[in-house]
Amino acid sequence: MLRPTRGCYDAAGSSQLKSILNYIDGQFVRGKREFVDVNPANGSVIAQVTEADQSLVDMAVGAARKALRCDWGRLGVRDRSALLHKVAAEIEARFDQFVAAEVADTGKPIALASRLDVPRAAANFRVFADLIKTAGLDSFQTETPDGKGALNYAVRKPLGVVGIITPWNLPLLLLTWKVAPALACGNTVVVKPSEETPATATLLAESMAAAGIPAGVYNVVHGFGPNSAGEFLTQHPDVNAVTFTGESQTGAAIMKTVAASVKPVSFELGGKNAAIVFADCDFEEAVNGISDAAFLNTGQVCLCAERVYVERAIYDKFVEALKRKVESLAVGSPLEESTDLGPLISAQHREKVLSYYKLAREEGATVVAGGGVPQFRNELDKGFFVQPTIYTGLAESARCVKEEIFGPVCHLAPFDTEEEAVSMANDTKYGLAASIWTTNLKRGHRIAQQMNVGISWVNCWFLRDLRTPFGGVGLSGIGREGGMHSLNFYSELNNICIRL
Ligand code: NAD
Ligand code: 6OD
Repeated sequence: MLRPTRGCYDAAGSSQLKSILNYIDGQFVRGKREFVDVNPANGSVIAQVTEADQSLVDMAVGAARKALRCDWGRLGVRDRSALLHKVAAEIEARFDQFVAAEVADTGKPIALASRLDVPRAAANFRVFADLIKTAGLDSFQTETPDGKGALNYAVRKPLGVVGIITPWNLPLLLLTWKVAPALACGNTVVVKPSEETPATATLLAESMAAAGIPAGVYNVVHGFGPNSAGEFLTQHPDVNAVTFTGESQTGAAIMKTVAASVKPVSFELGGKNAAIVFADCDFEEAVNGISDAAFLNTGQVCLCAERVYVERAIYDKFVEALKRKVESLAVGSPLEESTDLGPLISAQHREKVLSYYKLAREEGATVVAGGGVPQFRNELDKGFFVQPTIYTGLAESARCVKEEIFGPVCHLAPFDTEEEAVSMANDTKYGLAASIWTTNLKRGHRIAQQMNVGISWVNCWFLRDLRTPFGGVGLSGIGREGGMHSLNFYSELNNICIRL
């Protein structure tokens, strides 16, 4: 039996989450075990999170299946679209609450959550609410050997219950990026947000209910990966498809789990992205652009540039300018409007990033900026901060140049020719993103087309029309989402052929 409670946050409706609950069939539900949600800026406990065991995951999947057969499954596209617009409006109406919850969970600067994470969550719903209304499908009239003909046309049907598993770096943005198209296509979902950042997925449940999304359409289960809610969800026989964002290794583990039941998967995984800066770039724009690309969200964006190749003619000047820029970045409290970098997500992740800082020195790097832990002499010293860091001098074969660090760190190396730059940039098992900085647009196109990645930017970074494809090559993922690519992943297409 479900044991409903009054809501996912305290009765005063403040953004101070005390208890974060699962959301199943339109009700907030406690589990038997709890884990803590920690504020990475000062190590304090924000909330107790209730973990979903196998039986709660079963209930969530059951509720999602029931909703598919009943209320949600019977809605037409126009009504679904209208409801998704209402969800966007509900997110906007609770903007400050979403921002506060995201900042407390992730430690990201309030300015960033307000500019990027929460507006993008609303935009994700609006884009797919609009797109589903106009999304056409293939139709061909074909001549047959007997001179008559046949008409082929495809219809879109939901996949069913979609399991959605997301990471901690852009929690609400990445969750809604998958929830919105899945619902637009008529599916129901069970989401498992990262154990590090459970708050905004749970708040979203309140927005869903307020918007009038029927019970069982959006369900949230909390917990970890192996032997917890993540694995229970991916191995569930009644889950029809799994969409995942996270580490490449985790993607590989999930792939094994889903292989037994041959579920469709969409994987957005890790990256070790390159930036190529040509001598003819707009110098200031490139310095600022690389600073964003390497350090935004404390380097915890899968698209961040951890490898920066700079044409030799401007290399020394560029290293010096980026050093000055990085040393001017404000590292500190996420609640200050002027903060550029907050902490890393957890003590464990800080250990990992610091182990790479140490390894870089052992591998022969020159530390141009940072390389350690900042001191604040206040409660922030209990947080999980590191200094934004620039290295030079590593061999291309060094582990720090090959492995994803996922922190505020980049390595700069010079190049002499276009061919050399392209070859170094492509020398990776990952293939998520690249950025190219040049005022020669012909060259921009030429290099962008040679990058073995899912997205190449010229003179910009992390900019994209949401209707265009997003995904990675190699260890960076399987499949593409975005626009029609999302709609096609979250649908079964039934091709109908009529003899005329
Ligand atoms: P992670 O892989 O450790 O965890 C992601 C999610 O998977 C979490 O919810 C976790 O609980 C769950 N999980 C872990 N093991 C599981 C298992 N065996 N079965 C089912 N679920 C499991 O990733 P993270 O540390 O949260 O996020 C950082 C990583 O995500 C980085 O590698 C980053 O590059 C990547 N990422 C990629 C993209 C992209 O779009 N390509 C976007 C954001 C983050
Ligand atoms: O912009 C997006 O839609 C997207 N999926 C971004 C991923 C960022 C990774 O951290």
